[in-house]
This record gives sequence, structure tokens and C-alpha cells, in this order.
Amino acid sequence: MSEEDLFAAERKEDLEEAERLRNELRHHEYLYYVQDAPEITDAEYDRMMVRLRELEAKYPDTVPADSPTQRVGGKVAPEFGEVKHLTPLLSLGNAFSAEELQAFDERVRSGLPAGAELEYVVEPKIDGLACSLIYENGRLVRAATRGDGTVGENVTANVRTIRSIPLVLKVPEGEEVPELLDVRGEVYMPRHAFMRLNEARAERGESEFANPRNAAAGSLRQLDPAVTAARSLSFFAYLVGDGAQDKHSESMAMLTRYGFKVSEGYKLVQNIVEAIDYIKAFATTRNALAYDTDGAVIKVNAVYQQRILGATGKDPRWAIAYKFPPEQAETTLEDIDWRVGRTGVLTPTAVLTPVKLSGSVISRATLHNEDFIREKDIRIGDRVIINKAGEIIPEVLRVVLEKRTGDEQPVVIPANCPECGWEVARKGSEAAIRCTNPHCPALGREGLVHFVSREAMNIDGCGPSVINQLLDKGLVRDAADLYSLTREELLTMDRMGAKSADNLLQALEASKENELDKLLFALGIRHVGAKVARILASEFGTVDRLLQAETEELAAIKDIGDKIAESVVTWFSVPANIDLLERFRQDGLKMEFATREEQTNHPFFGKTLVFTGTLPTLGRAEAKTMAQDVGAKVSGSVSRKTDYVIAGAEAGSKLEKAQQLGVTVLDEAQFLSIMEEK
Ligand code: 3BD
Repeated sequence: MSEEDLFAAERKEDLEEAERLRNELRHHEYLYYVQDAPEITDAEYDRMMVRLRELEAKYPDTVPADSPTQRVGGKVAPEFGEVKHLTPLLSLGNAFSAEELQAFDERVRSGLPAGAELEYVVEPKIDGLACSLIYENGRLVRAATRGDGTVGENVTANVRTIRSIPLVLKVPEGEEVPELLDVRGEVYMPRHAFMRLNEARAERGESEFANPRNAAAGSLRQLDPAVTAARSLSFFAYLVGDGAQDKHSESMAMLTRYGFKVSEGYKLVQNIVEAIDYIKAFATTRNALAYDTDGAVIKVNAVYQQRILGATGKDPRWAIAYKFPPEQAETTLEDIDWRVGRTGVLTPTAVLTPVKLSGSVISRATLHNEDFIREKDIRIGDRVIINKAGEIIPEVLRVVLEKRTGDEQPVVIPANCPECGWEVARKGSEAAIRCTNPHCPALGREGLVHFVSREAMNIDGCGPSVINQLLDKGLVRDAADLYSLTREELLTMDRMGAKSADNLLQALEASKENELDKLLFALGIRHVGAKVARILASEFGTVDRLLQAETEELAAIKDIGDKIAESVVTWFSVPANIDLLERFRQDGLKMEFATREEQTNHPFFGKTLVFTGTLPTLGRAEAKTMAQDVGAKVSGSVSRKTDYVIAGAEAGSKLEKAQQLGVTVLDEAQFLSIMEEK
């Protein structure tokens, strides 16, 4: 073959691989962000992304705008343009009682021909912000906020970063791709993301968002899409703009097929009584959802009936929002409890006279920081209104000033750390007050709690009470001491039976095999969260290499800023920290990150495997992990993209399909022998 031919052949192969990776990544984004049912690990996803970036960098002019690599376009918008909506985004009338819902139902029925069959759809009302997404020939071309309903803000670049929003509609084979589709829905921030964001902001001394809704709005209005991308926003679709379907429920089903998340648990009901029953039941289960809801929306299902009913002003006559009563209660603030966290920040918690709030008894509420207390002029002895911010953590909303007696005491900001007595300090404009003692015992304790936590070293059976005892008994002073704990030592502890002790020892042993990113995160280096830890681990591969890195080298890495770089270098310059790492090494911790180069050589790397039937010796989960560890993707269904099917006893339709498609079928022995290669 001539050199030119070789080049052409390589190019063809690369482009095919890139297209395969794009489809795989889209599929896994869908499984992860829409279905909530990932089939591969984050590390594996990242690896595919890295490989795709590599290939795309080789042929930059072949990169499609809707490649998964292009979610963050990199351009910072100077400002947001205005967008006129294709059809206005309607408003929504409110109801606050069952009677008002009955009245809505009567209005609906009197607006329709007598005896018309009437169905409603009821769905959770998500507390986010309304947006319109325009798809032309199946591709997302524009996204806009609701604005005043007629004109909104162009937030396309930011919306593209939301991974539960398909950049390309997943139109099933045999269905026509719509020329134009206007998808409406709610952009929201899940509670855990909201809490993490606020924690990080508090840590940096920035003001916290009052609720997930504001956080979502603030995140969507970022000029830099990279900031939005880091904010874990999500999206639920609730309407197709032009009503191409006959029924709302059909639109929802279509949106589901196209790859959107639609309101979880929406329900088709036959009358208003069933709708009210649904809402009553939902009121008790909504706190279990991962996001905030502030009510439920009832919609007439038949689109022709919606047309007959029309709208009064901006409110459709065919839909209504039932709003839950605000979850608030009044009580007395008895005291303020200042605690020191892992980073040395003192946070105030209100100690309250216990009061019932939506089903639970509340006796503590967050006060965030000193500024919060000052702004609300909170005093000890005040009657206060509390609510559930993010529906989970109670918060002091305001003081009931009318009930002041004059006996209330102003809040004294502690001058000394409640844990060690050292002075506290407030830096510059930061809201946070910190303990100045670098060896404050609180740091150690909270640091250990963090070290063993799930996202860090994931050491089960080592909760805060165990850690407190270990410290109190002098059995551990730092994280490395955990690894020299003996069974006998553990058995001297309260409520620690032989079984718990063995489990803990086993969990410690297992944690030694953790990849480097877990350890880096566990160390609690300032500004090194789980994500940064993963980047550092994959860039450097070993602790020793990271240890030698200079600030400039670190800051040159994508997503690592000066602040992080400095913090890492500082941490590694402290002799006690180096000592800690040395002890980890002696304890047998792995401290390495399986690098891509090692894996890419494996015959299963980047291949898609499907397991089916019962394997003679391996469990399904075990086989899956083995394959993933060498960089294979494990999928649940056989398609043209499947590279290998590993079939055991009683393999059914998947095996048949594999044979039909000509996919290579292996038995367990063959699978294991390929696993051994490399
Ligand atoms: C939700 C209108 C209709 C299509 C008009 C019936 C008012 C915010 O989960 N359906 C939902 C949700 C909101 C909706 C409609 N279905 N309108 C809906 C909605 N499941 N949140 N809203 N909106 C969206 C609004 N937003 C800001 C200012 C004024 N109105």
C-alpha cells in the first residue's frame, strides 16, 4: 500500500472510531443523566471522552457541533441576546385547596361540549425555571429562558452543557425526524448539587444561594458556559410547543422516546377526584425526590379540548398548578452552637425549641455564617420563622419582630475556637470565620470523617461516633493510623462486636486497592474535590509524579486553576504530609491510577461486551467489573455496536441476536483467556 493509501486507511479507521465513540458516549450520557441507570463507571466514560478528544484533535474539521465533546463550546458570551419565542410560553393559574381544584374542573367541563370524555394528566411541579428548546431537523439549535413569556434570553451555549438534554434527538428508527420541535420544560438543580455548591461557596467565603431554584437561575445566567457545565443542572420536559400529538400523554411518551426526562411519576387520571388523590399521595412522597417540587400541575389531556378551552390572558383554561402550603413554622431561638468543620470554618447552628415542620420535629437550623445573622438581625431569644430550604435542611427564614420583648440578646461571634480555644479570624471580604490553629483537633476529626466517607476512601463501618472513640482512646491520631489498627484494639471500643471489628478491618484492607483519585480526594487538600482529584490522578498517575509538579505545570492542566495549583503545591511542601504519604505506602496503599496507556493495549479496551446467561464460575457483577477494569464497556443489550457476547448456560434471545448479527460469541473460558492477555 502506498503511503497515501495508508494515510487514507488510517483516517477512515479513526473517523469510524470517533463516530462510534460519539454514539457510545451519547448512549451512556442518556443512561446516566436521563435513565439514572449507568452501565459503565465514570472513569470509563472519561476514558472514552479522552480518546474521542484525541481523535477529534487529529481531524479538527470533522468534528460535528453536536459531538459530546462540544457541550462546552469554550466561547464566553459577551451577553445574552434576546429571543422571541415561536409561540408564547403561557403562564399558569394557581390553586391552593381541593375546592379550588373542583372549581377548575367545573370551569373545564362547562367549557367543553356536554358529555365530552375528559381525562387529566397530573404531574409534579418542579421548582426550577421554564425554558424553551428549539430543535431543527433533530438538532438543538436554540435555547431560551421564559423571560416575560414572549421574549426570553438566549442561553443556548449554557443549555448545551446540560447533559440530560439531547443535542440530537434520539428519534427511533422508522419514525420521522421532526423538522421543527419546540420542547418546553424546567431547568432545575438537584438538591445534592445545590448543597455541594453552597458548601463550596461557603468554603470560599462567597454568598450562598437561598434555594435550588435561585441556584439554577444563577447557573444558567453565567456568561461562561464552563461554569454552567460544572453546576450539575438537569431538565424535565413538560410540553411540546406546537401540539403535534393528539394528547399530552402522547407528547410525553414522544419526548421520552426522543431521549428527554419527563416529569417523574406523571399520571393519567379519569377525573378531578383521582387527580386530588394523586396530589395528596404525592404530598407525602415528594420529599424523597432528588429535587424540589412546589406543587403539582393538572392538564387536560386531549389537545383538541385544550384548543376549545383556550386561555384567559396568559393563563390556559386547560391547566392549573396546585401549590403546596409553604413548609414553615414559628419557634424560639434558644442558643447558637458554633462548630468547626474539616476546613476550620466555624458555622453557626440555631438551637431551637423543638417544633413540628411537615412531619418531622426540628430542633436545629442552619444560620450559614456571621453575615446571615447580621442581615436578619437575629438575636438569642427571638421568635423565628423556620422553613425547609431545599426542602431538607431547615433554615431560619426571618425574625418575628412584632414579638420582640426587649429581653433578646445580641449574638456574640466567638473570638476563640470552640474546639481548641485558639483565636479565630475572618479574612478580607470572606463571610467565613476560621480557627487559626493549624492543628485544631476539629480539623483532624472532620478530616478523618471525610477520609473514610463514601466518595473518598469508602471505608464502611467507620462513622463519626467510631472516629470520635478512636480519637478519644488515642488509637488513631491521623488517617494513616487507621491502617495499623488491630482487632484487639477495636474490640476495646464501645458497641464494637467481633463482627463489626472484622468488617471494619476488611473495609480498611479493601480501601488499600482504591485508585489514586480516591486517596487524593480523601486527603482533604483545599480546593481538591472529587473531580479535581480525578483529573490530577489521571494526569500524573502516581503520587510521586504529582509531588514533583510545580505550580505552573499544574495550572496548565485543563480545569485546574492557579488557586488549585497553589493549594496542591503547598500541601505537598508540608513535611508532615509527606510523612503521612510515606506511611500510607508502607501500609500497602496502592496510590496509583491505572493509566490509559496500560489499558489501551488490552484486547478488550474500548470494546463493547454483553454478558448473557449463567457463567460457570464468574458472577455477573464480577465479570462486569473485570471487563470494565481493562477498559471494556459492558452493555445490557446486543446491537450492531456489540463486539463480544459472553454467553453462559441458558443464554436466550441475546445469544440468538448475536448470532444473527454475526457478533463474536465467547464462553467463559475464552473470555478469561483473553482477559489474561497483555
Ligand atoms: C413544572 C408556566 C403549561 C404548558 C402552561 C400548562 C408558568 C413556569 O414542573 N405546564 C410543569 C411545570 C410548569 C407546566 C405549563 N408543567 N406551564 C409548567 C408551566 N410540569 N414547573 N409553567 N411558568 C412553567 C412561569 N414561570 C415563570 C414566570 C411565570 N410563569
